[in-house]
Amino acid sequence: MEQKNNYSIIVPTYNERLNIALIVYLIFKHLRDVDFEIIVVDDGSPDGTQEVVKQLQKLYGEDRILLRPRPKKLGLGTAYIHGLKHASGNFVVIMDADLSHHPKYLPSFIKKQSETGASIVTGTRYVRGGGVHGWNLMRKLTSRGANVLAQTLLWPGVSDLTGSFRLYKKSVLEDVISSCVSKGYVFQMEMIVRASKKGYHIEEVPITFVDRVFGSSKLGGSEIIEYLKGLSYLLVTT
Ligand SMILES: Nc1nc2c(ncn2[C@@H]2O[C@H](COP(=O)(O)OP(=O)(O)O)[C@@H](O)[C@H]2O)c(=O)[nH]1
Ligand SMILES: *[C@@H]1O[C@H](CO)[C@@H](O)[C@H](O)[C@H]1NC(C)=O
Ligand SMILES: [Mg+2]
Repeated sequence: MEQKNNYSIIVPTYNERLNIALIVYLIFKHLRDVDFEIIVVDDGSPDGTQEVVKQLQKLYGEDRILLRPRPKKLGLGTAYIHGLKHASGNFVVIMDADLSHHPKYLPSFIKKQSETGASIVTGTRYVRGGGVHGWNLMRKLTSRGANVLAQTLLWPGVSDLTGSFRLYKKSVLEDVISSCVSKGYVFQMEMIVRASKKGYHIEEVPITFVDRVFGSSKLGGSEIIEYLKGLSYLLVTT
């Protein structure tokens, strides 16, 4: 008998005490009739995120909410790799904990995958029905500009390169992630560009990205410089 599809949802957290319960609640609310587990990869958040996750485990069960912590903040790319090692589903979803990636979109990712047989379904802000909410004009222009630049140079056939709300066949994620080296925003771009160059079937679904309400962003600093460095690197290596 063919295996029924099931899903491991990897949620990396750093200081997400105020968001994690809500995101878990919303995932359960929107994914009825689907077999899934949520894997929280918390990097020793000082705000007590893990205590909240343990409470959630009591409520939903340790088989549904897996806490796979690491001792300290080691970055997002390796957090996904760590979570992936513990994933038992044949599909993996990667999403942020801060509600910028709303769980209400999960059914559309699953539906798109099953209709098309795609290896990757990626959420996009840059098609009809998608967008961003809560960003000022400067941030919108920067993000849009970065995306257009990368589109032009890399030609990946995907409209949103830096978004990180995605569904992968587990084997495909394992393959693509092992060939990626960059960090931060560039990591998401590298993942999708490499996947595209490897010839994987990628589909998109529109999402609206909402800026976080609780807590603060962990990515910052010289993002634009890092982005341009990453872009040049991808240009010469893919
Ligand atoms: N485990 C882990 N999670 C992280 C780390 N950095 C950020 N995160 C989480 O990754 C997600 C995206 O980070 P965020 O700060 O919201 O980035 P932004 O949305 O691009 O500003 C959130 O769920 C964070 O809690 C890290 O070093 N380790
Ligand atoms: C998915 O199904 C496999 C095979 O039945 C099982 O071993 C695994 O625990 C399931 N994982 C999830 C997340 O449902
Ligand atoms: Mg965020």
